[in-house]
Amino acid sequence: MTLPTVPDDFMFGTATASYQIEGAADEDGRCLSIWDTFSHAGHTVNGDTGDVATDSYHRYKEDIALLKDLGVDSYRFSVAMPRIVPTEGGPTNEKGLDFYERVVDELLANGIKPCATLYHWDLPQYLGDQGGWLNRDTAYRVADYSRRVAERLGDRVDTWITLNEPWCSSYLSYGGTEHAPGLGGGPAAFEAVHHLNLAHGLMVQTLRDTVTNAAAKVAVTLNLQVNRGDADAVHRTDLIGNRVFLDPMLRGYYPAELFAVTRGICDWSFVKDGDLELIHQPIDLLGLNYYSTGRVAMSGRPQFPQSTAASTFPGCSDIDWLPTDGPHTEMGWNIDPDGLYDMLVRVHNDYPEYPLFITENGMACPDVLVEETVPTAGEAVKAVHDHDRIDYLTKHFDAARRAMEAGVPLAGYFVWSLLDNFEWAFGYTKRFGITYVDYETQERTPKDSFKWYRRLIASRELPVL
Ligand code: GCO
Repeated sequence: MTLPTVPDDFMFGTATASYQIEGAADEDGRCLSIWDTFSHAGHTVNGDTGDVATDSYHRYKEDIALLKDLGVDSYRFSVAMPRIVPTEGGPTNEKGLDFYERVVDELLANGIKPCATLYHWDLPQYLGDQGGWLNRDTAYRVADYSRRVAERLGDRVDTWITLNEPWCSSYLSYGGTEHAPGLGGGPAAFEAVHHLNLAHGLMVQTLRDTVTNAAAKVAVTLNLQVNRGDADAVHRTDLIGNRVFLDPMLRGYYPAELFAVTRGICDWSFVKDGDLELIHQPIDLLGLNYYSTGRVAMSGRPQFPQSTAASTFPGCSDIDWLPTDGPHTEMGWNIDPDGLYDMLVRVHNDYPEYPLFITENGMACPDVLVEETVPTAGEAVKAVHDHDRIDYLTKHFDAARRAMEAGVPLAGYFVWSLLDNFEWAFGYTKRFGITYVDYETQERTPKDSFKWYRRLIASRELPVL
């Protein structure tokens, strides 16, 4: 493949998620989600919540005007189940669907392809009350909700993403305490993993049955562990963090070794006959989120007996997480563009029949809004000179280009995020946007990275470093 110019159908985009941007938490019939409960219980920095967020429920036209100005091919947003099925087993809340229909139609009117994620973590609290993802029935309820969305929007959405980062909505949420519901159940997280996998399969089936746009694509978004260091430790985290999703979804099995290394803490009896056939549904694209790499080593502690204590990575209690080499972002995550290259090449080598797309990549920076006078115009303008973010994105787009040259079929690249927004447990303290949001006034100011990305999209050329 001759690069840097990308194919005509390559999708440049940006991504957001409902709870992180919408606000309007109690409007038009929305019910509580597990993230409302978690954030209101004080589990986030400063007690921040998504009650208002970037107010995109009301400002979606302004946001889409930004996308138009940016020149993206596609916009990845998520649909909030609490707006669509606010009561258990109850009727569809048409007002909720009306909102997403307005968003989709506004995107299409501006020549932007809608890419809709169906589950980006805001599970209705009534499902949380029944165990959330520890309850098998949740998979069926989420598939039923997906059908309701696809019935209304299935003629217009370009790309459907079933789940966003099931690693986070299982391990961080049920194994550890970082994300809602913060159960801290250690190995209980494996049950959540399986039910999320099941939900994915059921959602793909539902979408295939319901969507009428013959050109629509169905995908899932995973955040894979890209770890460096001791080979045994890397192998184990790959098994428990990556292949636990990739193999059932793309191959129809759980690796036998997974059962061996989780011996004593999980018997996997929640995997029922027929589940793996359900999970293994054909998808058109595999979405990957990438930010950084980790460094791991075997600790010298014995693997067995394993701990059943709260832990984000059950089955890895004999693994140490070591400090990574800098530089690091504002999140403390290391900057390692080669990790993106390595991940893309590895996934392509192991699962070669799936086109890939990067559904998130970006950087949190300590952005400062400045007011300055432009000599030519003579008037004061607001700006954010986020050169570190431009540098980060340049290096990662370059890594993606190298992967494409090495033969990886990469269909698109979505920058996280269009806007600064609610960064989960970190609340509003971390800014990932290419657009600055003043949370007092909700004023949006495109950062220098926005202008940089606009030029890149217009040229359709990836950087060559
Ligand atoms: C995730 C989510 C996003 C985050 C982003 C930055 O990866 O955690 O998909 O919602 O905001 O990744 O952490």
